[in-house]
Amino acid sequence: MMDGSEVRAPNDLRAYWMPFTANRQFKAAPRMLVAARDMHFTAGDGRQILDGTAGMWCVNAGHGRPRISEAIARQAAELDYAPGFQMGHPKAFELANRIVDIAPEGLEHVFFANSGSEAVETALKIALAYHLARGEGSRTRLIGRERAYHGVNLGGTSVGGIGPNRRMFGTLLGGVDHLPHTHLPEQNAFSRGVPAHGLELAEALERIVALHDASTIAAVIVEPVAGSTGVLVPPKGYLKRLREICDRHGILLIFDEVITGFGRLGTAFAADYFGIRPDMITLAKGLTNGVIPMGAVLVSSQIHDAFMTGPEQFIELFHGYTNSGTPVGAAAGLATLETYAEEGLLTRGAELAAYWEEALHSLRGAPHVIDIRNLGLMGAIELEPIAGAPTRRAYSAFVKAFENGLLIRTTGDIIALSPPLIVEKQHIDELVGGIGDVLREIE
Ligand code: PXG
Repeated sequence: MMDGSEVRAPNDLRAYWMPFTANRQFKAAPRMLVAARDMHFTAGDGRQILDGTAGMWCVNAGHGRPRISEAIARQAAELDYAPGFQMGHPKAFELANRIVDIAPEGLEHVFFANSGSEAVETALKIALAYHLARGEGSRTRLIGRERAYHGVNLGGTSVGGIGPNRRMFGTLLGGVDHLPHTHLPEQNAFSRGVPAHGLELAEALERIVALHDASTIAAVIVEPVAGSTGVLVPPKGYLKRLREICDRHGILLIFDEVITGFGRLGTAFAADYFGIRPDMITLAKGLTNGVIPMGAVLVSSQIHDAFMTGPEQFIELFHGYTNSGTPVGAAAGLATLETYAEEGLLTRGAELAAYWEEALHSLRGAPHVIDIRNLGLMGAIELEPIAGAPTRRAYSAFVKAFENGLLIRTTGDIIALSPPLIVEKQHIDELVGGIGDVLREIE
């Protein structure tokens, strides 16, 4: 029987070099997960753990959804693999159509990848190739933002803005510049939803244009709400302003919605929430409920059509992956989108957002709390760092929370939260109450 017992007590942890993990610390005191259902994981010692983070911002429909796992099993049995270059299979086309159905108007084409990181690389490459195809090949600069996370490949790392993610890896891509981040704790601490101050930070894009000239700039990429760095909600009017400046200068605007896509803000995409149409949207995570690795780029017709001009026997874009649009991923994506639609999960966040906000902000005044931020079903609780030991306090909170049966994410000294969209009010109470207890227990 495959009951998971064979992974409950791994006898040697050395071979697996774990990602974004303090490997030696972890292996000295491992935290194992062995099963999951709906809002809960089962830990290696049998305890139930409330998932406050939808895995890593991805399990939007909750864990162990039979419709998704059965679709995957059926697909693997029927057509396990199909080449994706110069060949097709029906479900990849169908999934692209279903994504376009829920996408903001004008975003009508989908390029598949296998992760958010690959979606980002794909979008950046499409931006460069698009300008070249239109005879503006001098537009090669890419603009990211401080504190941004766009995955871990070299392009995404280059436009990314989290220092530790960059500094081990040399000079990265040339021709990249960064907008300032939008975190203004003096003015905006404890804002509920969109903060009032900071619109003027978008003007930094005009300064970058003045410095490099618009004719050298291909695209700006931003997370509509920065997730990984600890939930930085954009100031009121900020994204609209970025859109206006991009339009004025012929610069493409890419929204990286790997986290905000598929209902996190109570709308299908953050582009809908903010009422802004970017030229491309990168997706992953919630696309398959996190179950099968899959990423995608939603592309405007304007961009797509610019490639469809040469002789028909020519490959229009020299880009793609062995598993772009792979059958099992497509089946998982279709089953996931059906689940979201049937259960109203893409808009459920809108119904719960006020309750979520109220619950999170009830922690104002709890020990160590210096800021609380929220939007849709995203939230962050920022802690005062221990003097001389940044990150230690939040890490203690993470370990203590896990001991107490809660999964939270921490980044720096920030607790980041993003429950599955099936979350009920009682889970929110349990999560927030539990974090309050943790904050009182740690140093
Ligand atoms: N863009 C954004 C906005 C992301 O948040 C990626 C790209 C990369 O996706 P892949 O699938 O290549 O990992 C991400 C991923 C966290 C956390 O806890 C965040 C991510 C991944 C893992 C952990 O903050 N974001």
